[in-house]
Order: sequence, then C-alpha cells, then structure tokens
Amino acid sequence: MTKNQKLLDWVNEWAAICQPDNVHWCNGSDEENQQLLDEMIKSGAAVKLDEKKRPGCVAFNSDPSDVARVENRTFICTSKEEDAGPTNNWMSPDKMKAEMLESYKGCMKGRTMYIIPFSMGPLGSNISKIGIEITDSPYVVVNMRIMTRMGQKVLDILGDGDFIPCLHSVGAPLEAGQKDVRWPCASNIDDKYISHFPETNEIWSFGSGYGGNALLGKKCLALRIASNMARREGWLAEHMLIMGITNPQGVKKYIAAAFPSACGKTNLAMLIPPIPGWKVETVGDDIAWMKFDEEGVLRAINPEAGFFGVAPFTSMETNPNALHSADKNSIFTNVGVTPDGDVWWEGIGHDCPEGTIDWKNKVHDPASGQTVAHPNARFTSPADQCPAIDPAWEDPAGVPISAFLFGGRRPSTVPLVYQAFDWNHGVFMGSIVGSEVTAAAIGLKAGVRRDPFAMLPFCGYNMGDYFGHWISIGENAPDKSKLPLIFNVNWFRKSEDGKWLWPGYGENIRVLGWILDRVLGNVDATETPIGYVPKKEDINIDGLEGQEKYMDELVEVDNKLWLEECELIAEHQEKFGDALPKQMKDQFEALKARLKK
Ligand code: GTP
Ligand code: SPV
Ligand code: MN
Repeated sequence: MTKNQKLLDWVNEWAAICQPDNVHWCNGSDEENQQLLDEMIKSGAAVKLDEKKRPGCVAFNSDPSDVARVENRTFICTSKEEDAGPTNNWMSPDKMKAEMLESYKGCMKGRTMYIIPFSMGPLGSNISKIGIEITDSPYVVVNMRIMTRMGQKVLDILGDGDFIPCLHSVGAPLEAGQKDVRWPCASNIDDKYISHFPETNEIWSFGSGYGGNALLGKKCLALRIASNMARREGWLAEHMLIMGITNPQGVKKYIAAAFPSACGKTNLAMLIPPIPGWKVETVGDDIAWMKFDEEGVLRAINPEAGFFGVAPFTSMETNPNALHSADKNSIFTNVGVTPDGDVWWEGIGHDCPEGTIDWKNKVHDPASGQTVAHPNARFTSPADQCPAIDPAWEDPAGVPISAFLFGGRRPSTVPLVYQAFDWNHGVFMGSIVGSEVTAAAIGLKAGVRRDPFAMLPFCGYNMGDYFGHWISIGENAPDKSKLPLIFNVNWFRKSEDGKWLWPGYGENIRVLGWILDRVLGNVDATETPIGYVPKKEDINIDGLEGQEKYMDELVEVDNKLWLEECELIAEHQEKFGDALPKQMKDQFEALKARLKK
C-alpha cells in the first residue's frame, strides 16, 4: 500500500464522488491478475482460450459502439483556446470539469474502483513517469498490467512523490440487482469524454472502455500529457516505433519511425528480413520518448511494456514476431474465437473454421459478408514475449537514434522513400504527412487526411508550436552533426487497378538498407525538388520477382502531382495561422520554387 497522502486523499475524494461498492488497490501480482480474469470469465465478459493452444489467454468482445478511439470526444483543456490549437477539440478546464463531474457522480455504483499504480518507462529510471489510474473496468486493469509496469513496486518507488492522476470510468453504474452487460460503456457517444488538463497534468476519461480511450498510460499520458512536458523540458514524446537494424557487415543502428495509427509501426518494428545477413530487433512499436545525452546523442526509450497491436492481417507471412508475442499471456479484443478455443481474424493465413464466434458474439456466417474480427481488433501482449525484442529495450539510458522515418498510406504521389536535405526540411516533411484514414478511430471521413508526425490525434498542445518545438530541437542540439537524418517512406503505393506496387512487410528491409547506407555515407542519391531519392539500382530487389518493372514509378517524383499536393499543403498550413513557424512557410515556398524550376 502507500502512505502518500496526496494519493490517499485523491482516491478518497473520487471514491466519495463515484460511489463504488469497493475500492481495490492493485498490487500487480499473478494471483490478483488470475482472480480478475477468473471473475470476468465467470461473468461472461471474457472467454478463456484453449490452455494448450493459447496458455493464459482470454478474448473479449466490446460493445459495437465502443471499438476504437473517439477523436471527436477527445479534448485538450487549457485556459486559453489557442494553446490547444486548431487540430484539437478545446474546452476550458473549469467548464469541462463541471460538466464531467456530473457524469462521475455515482458512476461506479455496483462496481469496484481499482487503483492502478503504473510506471511509463523502466521502473525507477529518471526518465520514467508514474501515473495512478482509477478505473471501474477490470478489463483495463489486466491490460494495464501488460502495457505498463504496474502494481505495488510502483507505489514503493513513488514514496511520497508526485504522480499523474488518471481518472477513468466506463460510465455504466449498476442499480442494485441489475445484471451487468458483457462490455459496459456509455451508450451515447456524446456521453464520452477523453479529457486532458496539461496545465495541471491530469487526465479524465469517461464512457469508453476501449484501447487509447481507457488505457490511460498510453496515448493520454505518454503522448498528450508527455508532449506538453517534453515541450517545456526540451525533449520529444512521439508516436514512433523504435527498432535496431544490423547490416550484413555487423553494423547496428537504431531508427525511430512515425506512421499514423494502423499504418505499419508494429509490422516494421518486428520485421524479419527475408534477405540474408540482416537483422532487426524491436525496442518499441508505438511510442518513443527521446532526449539528448551528455555526448549530444539523441536517445530513445519505449515507455510501454507491451504491445496493443492490430490483429487483422497479422499472420505468419506478414508478422510472425507479433504472432509469437501473442502465443501466451495475452488478451484479444474483438477477434473471432474458434470452436477449439483459438483466435481467428481476417488475414491470419488460414480459412475460418466453421462455428467461429465473431466479434459481435454470433456464429460467423460466411454468406453474411460481415467480418469475423473488427478491423480495429487488437492483441495485448507483453513486449518481452517478442522473439525479436532488443537486448537494450529496457535500458533506462535509451538507444541512440540515427534516423527518423515518417510515412503514411499514400496510393500515389509520394515515392517509396526520400530523404530530407537537412533538419528543418525534415521537420517540414513530418509536418505534411498525409495518410488514408484507418479503422483506429471512430467516425472519420474516408480519404487522405494530414496527420503531421502521425501526432494529429496525440499532440497535447497547439500543433503549430509543436512544429516550432521540433525546429528548436534541431537548433539547440548539443552537436548538430549527431542529429538523426530524416526520411519519408511510403509502402502503400498502388497501381491504377489498385494493386500494391511494393510488397511491403518484411521486404521493407530493402528500403531500410538504403536508409542505413545513407546514414553510413555509403551511397549517393538523386537530388529532386522534394528531397534525395534513391537511384533505383541502389534498392536491392534481388529475388523479388516482377518488382523491377515498378521501380521507376516507385522512386519517381512527378512535379505536376507534387504541385497539386502543394495546394493541399497550403490549405493545411493556413489552418495554423500565426502559430505556424516562419521556417515552415519558408520550407514550403522553397519546395514550390524547386518544383516550378
Ligand atoms: P497503431 O497501433 O494503431 O498505432 O498502428 P501501427 O502503426 O502499429 O500499425 P500496424 O503495424 O499494426 O499495421 C496496421 C495494418 O497495416 C495491418 O493490417 C497491416 O497488415 C498493414 N501493414 C503493415 N505494414 C504494411 C506494409 O508494409 N504493406 C502493406 N501493404 N500493409 C501493411
Ligand atoms: C492508435 O490508434 O494509434 C493505437 C491504438 O495505437 S490506441 O491505443 O487505441 O490508441
Ligand atoms: Mn498508435
């Protein structure tokens, strides 16, 4: 337990407001975890999977209204609206708190209030942040136990120190005698709130039990709140994977890559190179915290302890390391469950067994045209179960970053890979990232949207200032020669008839190979108006049958298409008004001038 008075007072205060039947302090033990799982299996909220096929695994199906992040109900609450900026929903802290307080009154009736002490980052490291999540969802508890370092050991380290209070309720109180549903949540989307108070480092979440809405250490703390801290303190909190790449000569470099939600971070972080001599190791698949060390090297840690990965299209072909991470001790959400107690999803690599129960708890009817798994179905797995986990993944010193990659789903215009001329050009490149939207958030319009640095839903302050922060990281770097090089990649180019022009997945190592060669100064490139692109012979496509004919198109820069793109960039930049740094306007003008030459 704890003697931390601030923590005890905070818990008591909310227990009085939320009125749970019980308060349970999570110690993080195996016994506690098993007991929670057993209770949820007994109540029917969870399905126990076959102990031989999936030891220690359970499956949950959510309410069909509660399947992903709710961006239109996610708020940044600052005293001044301009501090939240044009890309965030804003409400004043006082108004938001008054409104939400009404929702929280009695919201945990008939339920247990769980207190989850957690650390983002290795236990006891001085980069790590301690949060305490209050929740009425046992599903959240068992997920947080995988995704973070959680339990009594965190309270021991906290002592009477400071923590980030994270309040969560599914918003579904039970009247006396009322039977619970499988997945309690607020039935109306407008009753949901994912609110952040960056001026006081607080998180209030209400009404959803799913992923980033409810596992508050992840997007809410490690990105939205941490991005504010990072800005104040001169470091970076980013929506990035971290991976180590070793080339056939035995040279190892780490890179970090920002792709929007469901655009390939987990897959890239864990890829298995199909060409001989290369090796990839995973440090993280979603979030990176980065600081300069005493030598001026930018070092990254993964603040998480697990993966909350997209299940559909994860297969032994596309990502065996992700599948193996989920062999045991894992939680599956919104996948199919087969009659023999295993999981199934679209693209898992074999046919769907007859009698599989779909994510809506119905026996799957192949004639129905409905999918078995929800497109945003996820697995929650301990990172140390990944066969390719990097030996340094928990090193509190972090790993040295040699390159940043940006990218998104772009069926046309954007080449397979290109490199920025310098740091500020790279920041501009990150600021204009566009991607076709995915199922990772509810209610988005189909088509390409700008998702700068893959942080559109996660930057906890004015994104114009965020661009400025990235510029200042370059300007204030202790040793500019040690700054990571910046690249943009696009695995998602399509032909006129809708086929992928690039095989993707493990074959992406071929592009990483070129990037590593650029980092090591081993290879020349072609200068184009948008940046350096590879000479096509410098991308190794040995053994990729039929690939040669697409390579010209994949590395081509079409000035006409890019001038059309510039019209979209102009619209995008206008949104930021005065908050857009001059350097970003200058970069844009320079790009247009190069394209028109
Ligand atoms: P979040 O966890 O939402 O932040 O997503 P993520 O960026 O980790 O995405 P993930 O790696 O889970 O990939 C999402 C989807 O993209 C999956 O369905 C993959 O099958 C697909 N995908 C990943 N890499 C590639 C690729 O190289 N080529 C193609 N065509 N599809 C890919
Ligand atoms: C994302 O949407 O980028 C995710 C999943 O990583 S969630 O944790 O739900 O935000
Ligand atoms: Mn993510």
